[in-house]
Amino acid sequence: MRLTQYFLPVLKETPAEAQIASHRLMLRAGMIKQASAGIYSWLPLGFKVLRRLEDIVHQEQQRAGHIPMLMPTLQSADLWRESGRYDDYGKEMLRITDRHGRDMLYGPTNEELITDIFRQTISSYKDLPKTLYHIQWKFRDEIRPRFGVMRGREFFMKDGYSFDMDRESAIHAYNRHMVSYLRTYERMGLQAIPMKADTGPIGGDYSHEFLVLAETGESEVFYDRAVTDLKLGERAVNYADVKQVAAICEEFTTPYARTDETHDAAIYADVPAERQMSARGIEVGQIFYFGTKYSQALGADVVMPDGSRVPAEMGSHGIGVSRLIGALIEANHDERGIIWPEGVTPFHAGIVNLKQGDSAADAACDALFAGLASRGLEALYDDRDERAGGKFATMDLIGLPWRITVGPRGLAKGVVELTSRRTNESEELTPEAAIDRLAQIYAGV
Ligand code: 5CA
Repeated sequence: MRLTQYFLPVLKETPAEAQIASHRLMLRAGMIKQASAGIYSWLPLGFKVLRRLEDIVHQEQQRAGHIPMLMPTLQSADLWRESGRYDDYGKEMLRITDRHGRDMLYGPTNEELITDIFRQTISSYKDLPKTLYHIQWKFRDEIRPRFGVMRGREFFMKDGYSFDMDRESAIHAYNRHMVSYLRTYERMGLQAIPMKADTGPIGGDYSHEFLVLAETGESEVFYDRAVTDLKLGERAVNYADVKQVAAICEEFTTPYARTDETHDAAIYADVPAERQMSARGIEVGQIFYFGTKYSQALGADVVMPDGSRVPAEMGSHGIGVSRLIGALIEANHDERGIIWPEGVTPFHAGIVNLKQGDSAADAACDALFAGLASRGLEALYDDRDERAGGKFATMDLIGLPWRITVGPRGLAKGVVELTSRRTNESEELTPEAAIDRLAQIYAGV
């Protein structure tokens, strides 16, 4: 993409309404624009990152055997009356009446809708297990939307629903989600720690939240420092292997890690003092096993091998996809702007032309752009007629992990400069070597 042809409305001034770095930087980098309180338009750069995260979530869910679909944002109130949540949900639910006077709502979550689909289509244990998921906009009329996309009213969420014939199989679905989430966050360059959690309006008694440690996080957390040393890494996971998946969950949930809602000072006291940590965290996902809460209320039964009918065992599993962008920026920024991890960057590299209009510099930039594209890498080429300082400041703000700087002086020696946004270190390379280097870096992502 050439910057002169793109839409990147960066702001020079720091917006006064933004209290935390990620909100400030998303506004300044032209990623989002507020439409009304807690509701945002996703401008091209923000939309690109949102799509990258969505892709990773899809890939990892499908790797775990979960099936993608799409449910609507608007739901009928009747289903929620059946589950009993229409009244319970309170003012967080946005209620709408259609022209026929029917009660509708903008879905805050989808347990009822998916259970309705299940009860109309599946009746035998032979069709189980099944996990269906979608990535769709949700609406919760939060009393205090704040911190930009971090606590929005409209937000983008992956929600998956597991259906199993018995508890054992449902726990495996829960564990599969935990492991697939660990991999998802690691691919995004984030460490998200599973912590024992409260279940709130979703219900059930078995739940973990995934927290990214950050000073600006809304949750208070207590943990054993040992948990931060754990990594899924490159190990091969067979999601059908019940024992392997359970062992990974055991490994990640054995060290103490809880939010203030479930914190237990007596158990925490057993953690060696030098490893006791308290901090703040951003909740980027939550998984629940709630058994038959919804299947019983809505009559979603399974016919078992012996002919008996039992309500399906269910769980629901969410990832806050739009919130993750805020969490990523909280964890990856400096005073100059965002620093995207390679796994989620909106463009793989920036190209800065130091002398726009100089025929050798222009030709070298065009060749670099095409060469990167031929290796599957997308560059943002700053082809504006602007001073170098302004171009560097824009690149630093939007946070592309790699920048290639092209100028007549370097070209006379046959080189361009490759700079890491994270370390600020630069290296002079031939254009071909710079392309090779980037191809190598991204091959490992
Ligand atoms: N049905 C279950 C699991 S699918 C559910 O709704 N879980 S949840 O309430 O925990 O939401 C899932 C994730 O969505 C949260 O972990 C959080 O990352 C994200 N989320 C929740 N509320 C908001 C909000 N107001 N703004 C942005 N993200 C949110």
